[in-house]
Amino acid sequence: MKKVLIANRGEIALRVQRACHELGIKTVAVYSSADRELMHVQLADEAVCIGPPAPLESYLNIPAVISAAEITGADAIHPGYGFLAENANFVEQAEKSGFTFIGPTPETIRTMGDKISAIKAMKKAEIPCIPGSDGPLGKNDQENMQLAKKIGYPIIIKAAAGGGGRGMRIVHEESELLSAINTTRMEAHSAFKDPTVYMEKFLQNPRHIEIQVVGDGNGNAVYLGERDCSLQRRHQKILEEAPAPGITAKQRKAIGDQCVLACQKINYRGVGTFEFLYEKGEFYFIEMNTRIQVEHPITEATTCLDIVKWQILIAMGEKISIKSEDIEIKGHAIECRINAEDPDNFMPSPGKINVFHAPGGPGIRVDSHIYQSYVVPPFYDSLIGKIISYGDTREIAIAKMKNALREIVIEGIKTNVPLHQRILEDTKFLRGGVNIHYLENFCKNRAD
Ligand code: MV4
Repeated sequence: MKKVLIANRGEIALRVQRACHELGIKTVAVYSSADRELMHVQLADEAVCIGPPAPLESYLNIPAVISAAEITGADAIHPGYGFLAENANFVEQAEKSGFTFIGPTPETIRTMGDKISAIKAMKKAEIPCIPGSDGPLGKNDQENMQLAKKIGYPIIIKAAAGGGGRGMRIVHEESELLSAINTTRMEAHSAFKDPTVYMEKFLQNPRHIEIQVVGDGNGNAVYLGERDCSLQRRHQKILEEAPAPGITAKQRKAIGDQCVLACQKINYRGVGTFEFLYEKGEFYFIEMNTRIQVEHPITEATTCLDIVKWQILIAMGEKISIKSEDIEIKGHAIECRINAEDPDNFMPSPGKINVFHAPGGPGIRVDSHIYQSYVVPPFYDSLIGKIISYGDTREIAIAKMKNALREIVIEGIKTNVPLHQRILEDTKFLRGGVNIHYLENFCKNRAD
């Protein structure tokens, strides 16, 4: 592998480019006409404009991305996260055109993209799942009512093609059930062109804990510990930490080993994340992500591994020769996602960064593509960077993060830095182990 096309933008494109260059691999940046000034575009060995600002016409435009790989003679394509990263059709077309896709097989991506088939595969591999319909809901109202009664209210109706919080509806009592099923079906049909829905028991106060894995597609896999991603608002993660507060080494090994067995069972190739809800000491599988994730750096900190380099090496055919037991999980890492948004009302705040000063010091990592005088375009996600703090203990990681948030200077646009500063002073957060509803309540209660 001599040349990799990076089919993404922003901080993750820069992150992938750094890994490629460290490995002596040349890079091709593809960019929309709004992204000419991106840092990785300037630093790439080659750069190709693939279309106008609208994502559908550039970063999601499969023929444009594959043509750019062809004209530059790239060997492989790294999709980053979002955009085409979990698009099985894109992977098929890229592979048919002779490119190595840095990620799982299209079959794996397709299985995990359909939440029903993902759960089915995981149940078969003995991963704990939430009590539910074990498949799509049929048209028989009586049967659906009986099923919900048996599972016990509250239940949740989810779209098979949904995920990440899209296409779901909570049902508290029987009188709401049939209309909820119909509405979720119709929404799923229009949003995903797939009306298939399924039912699960609704867990009221879970935490969101995910397990990072890597497989080589040859039956070898390891887990790299867990991340606690419970601090989210409207399904957008804001702050993540590793390890998850209160999870014991014994619990970690038990669920980690189960994830590794599941990877072996499906012969998983690439990096991936098993998402679980965690409630009353039990893990329940909800989804599997088949991509590199935004929050991967906290796992890199606690394992001393480079997950993006692993992605590339595995795509090159390298075998995993170590066992999970060989990977030491050490210290504590926290990631604060820095968004270009108003900290009070969460409205996007694109525009010119007049002043930028990055934080630093031991145990601080900054993954960001921004620089002084960079203009944040209004067309894309508001994530402009991530601060990752790492120390021996959670308290030290928090203290380092507080320093970093005081040091960082971003002028010209609004950011959520003040929100992070308030979270890091909050008693409940400092105690550790808050659930998925914490941040929404924290934001709501601000006034009083
Ligand atoms: C759930 C749930 C409670 N019970 N499923 C939201 C995103 C998607 N990945 C699954 N989600 C949920 N599924 C059952 N059976 C609660 C959520 C949920 C959630 C999950 C993880 C992180 C944040 C969340 C916020 C609201 C709801």
